[in-house]
Amino acid sequence: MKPSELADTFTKVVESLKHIVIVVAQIDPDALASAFVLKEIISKISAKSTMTVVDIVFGGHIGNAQNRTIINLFDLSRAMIPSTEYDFSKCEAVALVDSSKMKDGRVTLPTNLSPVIVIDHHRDSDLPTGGGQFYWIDEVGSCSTMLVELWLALGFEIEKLNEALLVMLALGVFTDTQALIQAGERDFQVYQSISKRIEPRQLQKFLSPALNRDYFDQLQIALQNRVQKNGSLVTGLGTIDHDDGDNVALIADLLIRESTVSTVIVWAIVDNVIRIAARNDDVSEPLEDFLREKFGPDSGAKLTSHGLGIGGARLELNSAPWMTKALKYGDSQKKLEDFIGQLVQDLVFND
Ligand SMILES: [Mn+2]
Repeated sequence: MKPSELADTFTKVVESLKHIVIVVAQIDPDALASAFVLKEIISKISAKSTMTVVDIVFGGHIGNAQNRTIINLFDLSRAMIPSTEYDFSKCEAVALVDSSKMKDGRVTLPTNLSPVIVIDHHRDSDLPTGGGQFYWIDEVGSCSTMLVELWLALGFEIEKLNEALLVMLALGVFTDTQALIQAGERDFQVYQSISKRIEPRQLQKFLSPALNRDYFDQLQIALQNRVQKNGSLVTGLGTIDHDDGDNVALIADLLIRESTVSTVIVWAIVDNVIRIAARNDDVSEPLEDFLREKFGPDSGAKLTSHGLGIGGARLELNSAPWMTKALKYGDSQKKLEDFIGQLVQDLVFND
């Protein structure tokens, strides 16, 4: 789309809205930046007419130390609602950023709500096309790139983005393009225009965030418990605290880097739920399909622009049909964990 076309279509869609919810299927720096810049854009446009209410909801988990650092430092948590706690009936429209799938295991959207705004750089959309909407799916390195392009197309200046948004956008482009290695012309242009307006040291604390002691203890357990068959690696952390929940994803991020591993499944029991983090760098097997087949509908994944599948699943311990069987073993937590470890291995290793 040409900038003028982008601006016109977008403005038309926004002007008619009273209450929209921006849905982030899975939090990462790119998705966070995109959601908060989109909110800013909608608020700026609607201020002239309707004063649209804009909510941001998210699916999945915060994910890792980097996401948590961004959320804490910029105090974003009050402005983001977990999708499971959000009352979708009060809004009339949905916007999707950094994802273009309606059927995503991590966020269940009411069927009567179809997205009116979709901005994404992934190629796995399942959206129907229709009139009166703003669907923009483009092959660039990051969704943040597109949000900055939209910002400029609407006639706003880069200087008008506040510092938090600038830092978030820079991180969005930087992380989604693998430190700019996968960046295209448009990503570079956007990165340059925003990064010269922020302190380089500002980015540093996000790029190598502090890791807590529990992370290393759990990493040790993960390394001890790992079982590998061909390229698939499965490991479990046992039962961990709610506050350590993100370590499941963090450890999966590390293990996928091993050269003989192409799929990683890390599980842990967190708050009576089996939380599963999955990573896959073998593009021939879509991670989403794999997770759905193995762990059911409460799974989801996305493919990053550099070919890494990132996803997860959750299995409620209380409602699982096999739980009665598990409980026979489960007079001790250790036995339950052993059972789950075996179950996850069976699911992953057997067809
Ligand atoms: Mn992205």
